[in-house]
Amino acid sequence: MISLGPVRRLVVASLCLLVLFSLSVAHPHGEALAKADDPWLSTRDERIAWWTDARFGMFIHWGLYAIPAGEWNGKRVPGIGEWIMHRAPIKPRDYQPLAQRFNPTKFDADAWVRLMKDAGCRYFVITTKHHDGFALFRSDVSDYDIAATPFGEGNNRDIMRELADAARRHGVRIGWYHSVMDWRHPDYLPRRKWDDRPTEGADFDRYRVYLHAQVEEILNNYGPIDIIWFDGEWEASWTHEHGIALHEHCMEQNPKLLVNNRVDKGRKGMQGMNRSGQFRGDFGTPEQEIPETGFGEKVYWESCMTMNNTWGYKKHDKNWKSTRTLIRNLVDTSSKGGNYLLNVGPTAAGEIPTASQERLRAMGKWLAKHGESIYGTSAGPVAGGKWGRTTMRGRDDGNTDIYVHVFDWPADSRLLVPGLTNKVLAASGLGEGEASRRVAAESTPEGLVLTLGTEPWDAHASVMKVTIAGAP
Ligand code: JFZ
Repeated sequence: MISLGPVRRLVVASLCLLVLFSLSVAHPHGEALAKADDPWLSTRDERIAWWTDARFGMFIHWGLYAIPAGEWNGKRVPGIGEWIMHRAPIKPRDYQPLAQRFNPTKFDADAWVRLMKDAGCRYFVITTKHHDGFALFRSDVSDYDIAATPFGEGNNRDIMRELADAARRHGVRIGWYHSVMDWRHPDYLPRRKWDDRPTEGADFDRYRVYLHAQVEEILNNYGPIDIIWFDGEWEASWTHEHGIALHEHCMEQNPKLLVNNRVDKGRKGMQGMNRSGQFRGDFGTPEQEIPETGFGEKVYWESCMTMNNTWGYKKHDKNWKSTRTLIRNLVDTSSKGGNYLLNVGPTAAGEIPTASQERLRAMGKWLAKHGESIYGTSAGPVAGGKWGRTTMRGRDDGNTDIYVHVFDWPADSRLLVPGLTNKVLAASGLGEGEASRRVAAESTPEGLVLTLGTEPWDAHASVMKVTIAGAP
């Protein structure tokens, strides 16, 4: 230890305080700054509590793009399936007739929601309208909607209605994805460079009226909705002021609503968190990536990811992630205090691909045994490593349950969780039968040392529950 005189000590202490203070002011997520005049920040912890407990949601990208399914004029179109209109490219007048072919006769909202339950998903987010502009709900302000398809014509069928009803029957929370960017609406600007429609008379403010009207429909016509998940906010026509106005509009419909940060202009690319400043939205949205570390308490985020390489269905994309990877991604996000929003892309017939269903059910099986280490936990006390990840939960008696998820089983059966030095009160394996007898745990100056059996008892991630004295 370096010994400091009393004056020096005071100087060092004040410097530390100054650094801490400036860190809290220039917080990378703008919390401290936003508090001043964002009325929704003060109620966010309450509104978002169920969501952080939930940890795992299902993302659903479904729309007209499921019909071409990655092929146009007999040719495979590279890139993500729901972008086919842009990637092929397909002019609005050629794309729009897909609506007359949208007839998902196999669509069964109850089966989809039962799959969510089987998977252990506590909420879902589905595209009500993607960048192609087509509404999967019945809209009074547009003819480019489900009512204009064979599926919805002459009856009252409505994808959002059926899903919302099924979700409520099964106690799953409801999220609507809605794209700000709209490649079809004549008033949306800027136009795609392959779009040859004249821009004279196009009026972005009129588009905003339309956008607000459709948002009002999806937030009002199906009972209370839990999440609205905006996207396509990055074009220059969408401004910070537009974001604030849209956010206010949403909160007027339902003051308990959660809104992602893509409503506003704060997001930094695929990394998904806000740059510093004042931006609306309750949580950050990393896309196709899990951040290296979490962002501390009260900075909320959700990593959205595909199971193969596309969001919207593509018939030739068979590049599925393994169940093990998906489970470990869920563990990884939980260990850093984030949520995992895992995507499925249903077919034009209305079915969730078998490969997705199999993986989801396997995840659900794992969660049925290990859910205690995921749901309602917070970020682990120590950084993970090749060996695995931790999550934790405070106990009523003031002690803490630590969940150690082992990814890389130690050859000598001895696992060190570095840095965790609290006294150990109890240790057992999560799961069935014998597992619970195979764990011994002790605290050492280097950290928590677990003595495990010779083999993992779960093929994806074995979990040890260790109760430590006090807070980590
Ligand atoms: C967006 C959509 O474009 C995509 O189709 C999908 O819905 C996904 C969940 O969200 O994808 C993005 C969003 C932002 C960037 C790139 C892709 N970006 O900022 O680079």
